[in-house]
Amino acid sequence: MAGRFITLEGGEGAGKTTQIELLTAALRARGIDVVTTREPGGAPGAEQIRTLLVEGEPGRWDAWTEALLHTAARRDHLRATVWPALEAGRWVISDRFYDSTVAYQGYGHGLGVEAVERLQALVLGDFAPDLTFVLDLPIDTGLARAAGRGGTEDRYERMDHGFHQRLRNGYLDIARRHDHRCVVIDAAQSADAVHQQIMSVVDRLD
Ligand code: T5A
Repeated sequence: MAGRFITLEGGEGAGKTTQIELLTAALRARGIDVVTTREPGGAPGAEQIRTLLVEGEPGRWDAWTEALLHTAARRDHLRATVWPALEAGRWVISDRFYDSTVAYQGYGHGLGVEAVERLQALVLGDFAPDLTFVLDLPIDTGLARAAGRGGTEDRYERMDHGFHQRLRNGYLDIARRHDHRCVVIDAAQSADAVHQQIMSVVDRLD
C-alpha cells in the first residue's frame, strides 16, 4: 500500500496531539504501518531548532528569522523522517506542517501569505500533504486548554490576543484556498466526536 501524509493543524490547544493518538491507534488496528511525528521537530536536528522556537520571550525573533528557523527545521524533518517513511510505504501523521508557517508567520506575524508560500515552495518544491485537518475552536477555549499543559514551551501561547485572532482567521482562509486537501473540524466538540469526524474523512482516502 502506498504511503500517505496526513497533517493536523490549528491554533494553541486545539487538540492535535489528542487526535493524533486516537487516529494512530485506529489506523494501527487496521494493520496500517504509521509513523507519528511533529513540527517544529520530528528529527534530531529539527528538535534542536525547536528549542530555539518554543521557549523564551515572545519577541526573541523577528518574523522572518522565525519563518526561516521553522523552514530549516522542516527541511531536516522531511529529509530525515518523512520522505524515508513515505518511500517505505508507511503512513506519516504530523502534528503541524507548512500550513503552520503560513498561519503563524504569514497571518499571525504579518509576513503575508504569498511571501511565506514562496519560501515553502523554494525549500520543499511541490511536496504537500495528502490530507490536512484544521482543528478550529474559539481562541480562549484553546488557550485555556493549552495552559493546562504546563511546561516551558509556551512562547506562542504568550503572544497577544490579536495574534491568535489573525491565526484563527488565517487557518480558515488556508482551508478555503486549499479545499482539495484541507478539512475544517469543529474542535470545541468532545475528543471522541472530533475523532469520529476525522475517521469519516480518512475512510474516504483512496
Ligand atoms: N509554530 C509551529 C509556528 O509558529 N510556525 C510553524 O511553522 C510551526 C510548525 C509549536 C509552536 O510552534 C508554532 C506553533 C506552536 O505554538 P507545540 O508545543 O507543538 O508548539 O504547540 P501546539 O502545537 O499548540 O500543541 P498543544 O499541546 O498546545 O496543543 P494540541 O496538541 O493541539 O492539543 P492537545 O491535544 O495537547 O490538547 C491540549 C489539552 O486539551 C485537552 C487535552 O487533554 C490537553 O489537556 N483536550 C480537550 N479537552 C476538551 N475537549 C477536547 N476535544 C479536547 N482535546 C484535547
